[in-house]
Amino acid sequence: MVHRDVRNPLLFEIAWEVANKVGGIYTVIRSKAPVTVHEFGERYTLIGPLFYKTAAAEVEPEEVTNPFMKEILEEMSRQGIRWMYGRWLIEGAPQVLLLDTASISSRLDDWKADIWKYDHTICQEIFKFVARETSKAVIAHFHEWLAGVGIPLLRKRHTDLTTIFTTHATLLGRYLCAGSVDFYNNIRNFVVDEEAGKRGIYHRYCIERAAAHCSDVFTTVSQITAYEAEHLLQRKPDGVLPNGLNAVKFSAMHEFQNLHARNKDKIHNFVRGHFYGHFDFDLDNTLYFFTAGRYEFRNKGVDMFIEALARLNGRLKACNSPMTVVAFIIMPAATQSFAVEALKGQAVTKQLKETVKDITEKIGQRIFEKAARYTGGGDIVSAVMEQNELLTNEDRVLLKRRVIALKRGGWPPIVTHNMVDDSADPILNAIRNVRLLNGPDDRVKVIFHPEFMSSNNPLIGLDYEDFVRGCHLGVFPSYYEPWGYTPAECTVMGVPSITTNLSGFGGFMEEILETSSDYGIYVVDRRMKSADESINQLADHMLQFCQKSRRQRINQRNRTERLSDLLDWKIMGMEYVRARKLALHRAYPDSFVGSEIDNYRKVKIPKPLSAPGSPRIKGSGISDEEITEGMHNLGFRIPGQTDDEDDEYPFPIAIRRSSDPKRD
Ligand code: G6P
Ligand code: 1S3
Repeated sequence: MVHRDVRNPLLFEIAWEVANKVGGIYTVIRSKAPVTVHEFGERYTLIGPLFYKTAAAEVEPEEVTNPFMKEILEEMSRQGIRWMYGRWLIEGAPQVLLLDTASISSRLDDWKADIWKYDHTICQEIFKFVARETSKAVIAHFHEWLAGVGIPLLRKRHTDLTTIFTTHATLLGRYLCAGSVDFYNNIRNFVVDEEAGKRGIYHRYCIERAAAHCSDVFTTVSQITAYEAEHLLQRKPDGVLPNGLNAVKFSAMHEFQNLHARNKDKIHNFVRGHFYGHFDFDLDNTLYFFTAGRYEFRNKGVDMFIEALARLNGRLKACNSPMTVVAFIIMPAATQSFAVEALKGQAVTKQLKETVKDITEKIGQRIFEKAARYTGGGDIVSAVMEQNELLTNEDRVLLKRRVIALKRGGWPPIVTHNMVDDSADPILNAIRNVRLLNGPDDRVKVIFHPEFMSSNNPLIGLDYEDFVRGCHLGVFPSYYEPWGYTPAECTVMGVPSITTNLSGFGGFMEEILETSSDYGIYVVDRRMKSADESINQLADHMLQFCQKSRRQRINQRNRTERLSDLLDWKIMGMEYVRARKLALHRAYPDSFVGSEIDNYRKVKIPKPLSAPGSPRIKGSGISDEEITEGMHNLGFRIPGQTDDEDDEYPFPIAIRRSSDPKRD
């Protein structure tokens, strides 16, 4: 029997979204790469599919240096299997192996019994690798069912390695939620095989379940998805690997606040144009709310957002609030073109702005001329101003023409594009139903932008990140959201957001923060409340936000931004470290005799120091020292601590205790 070194293992991470931008898993793997490279260096290799169109931009080919890998890849080439090996062109530059599935098609018949060509190839490659490399332990970490099919195959062959399977959502969960099923209340009662069969996904469902059951360590991305997996895949996950981000740290603390102000100005420009002719609200008292993501009306909670906006509209009117809310919905849908009205609005306001600029310059010039030629006698100001010559007739006519061009018949449009199916669009219909039609009396205006943001866009002209920075509040009242990057991204940019306790992110924040709303993370209860109550809670949060002063908003943004360290992979990645350790323990228990898997006590992050005092510590059972230590562990600056950044990790953040399992 070979004895493998478990202290310096090799790590393969396998996913369909390695160097292949499809969705959220790409973000996970890409953004996590720097910390994994930091830990494993050349012992880390990512494996994904080879698509020639995108691979050239994603990967820099490189000689294979590992002799075992080289041998295997050469053998593959002889068999006609095409691959690309090199460095993924991302931060950390991890080693990456991409496999061309098309080049395997001709051999598919031979392998049918082994199901999937891509995974079969990966499985073969790993199998051969561990047969050659016998000095080190090997960890193979698979993401999602599509890659996970390799796990039962490796298990069937008794391959000497340890496997981790992470599911980022369950197939059946996604399908059930896409319908109008009362998912969470029935989750214990679904006859899973039957439900998968009815939806035509039985084969895929079986692969996912087999991967979950055959892996040494099974994980998901959040507690809520762990609960879902326990019932639908019928294995309780060993742990949760939450998604992190790479938080950008500016050298000046207030820089993100400046960015907010600069980008908000750009949104102001768009709003002036969009509401031309009805631009009767004060931008200084206007707040920008937004929701964004894949167009999943119910799952992303857009239904709830629109209903809550209607209630907010009523409440703002009822209390005579001076505030106006402009709520953006950014979700790509099928469109034909930009709406003429939307383009016209930008054009006419741009013309007005240019005309005013020209006239102002001319006036300046005239004042200068007068003043320069002033030879005394009388008051200089009167001499310049009283001539009534500053604004010529020509200027007056031009200005009048520009202002007349701002007149419009109808109210400002809801949607910025011509929709392919306007009358059947769920978002538009919901907006029509609640009669949020951008009328002059409405305190809540709505803009549906059915395309992702881009700086090349002629309307708003901002990339998504800049747009988010310019907004005041992100609203993501999701029903089905295993993690949900959107509110997490808001947080690292210092933008407060609303999420729900049905989203992985919301649940995570509630678990680690004593009072998440103080940090600008509002969590709507969609678990224990009826839909109507949740909508009211959402409307209440939005109303409270509208009642904040500018000073309070600025303070809240500072606190929100402070959480970004916590969401950084330097901390979030610790759960991956722990999962790998557990996997090694399970596969090679004899190598760990006497050593325990870390078991940390969870410490909640207390109320922010800058928030008004409250009796939060009293009776919490946690001592000041523990809080201080918890904050320190999470990278928070403690009063009295120096400004020096501590770049070291690991930091413990959560508890999970798993007894060492038996290996079959
Ligand atoms: C940032 C800027 C301030 C500006 C403020 C506006 O904090 O640094 O100069 O006054 O944003 O905040 P508001 O919430 O009103 O957009
Ligand atoms: C899934 O992608 P989605 O947007 O289909 O995985 C993401 C990464 O773990 C996660 O953030 C998201 O909630 C899931 O739904």
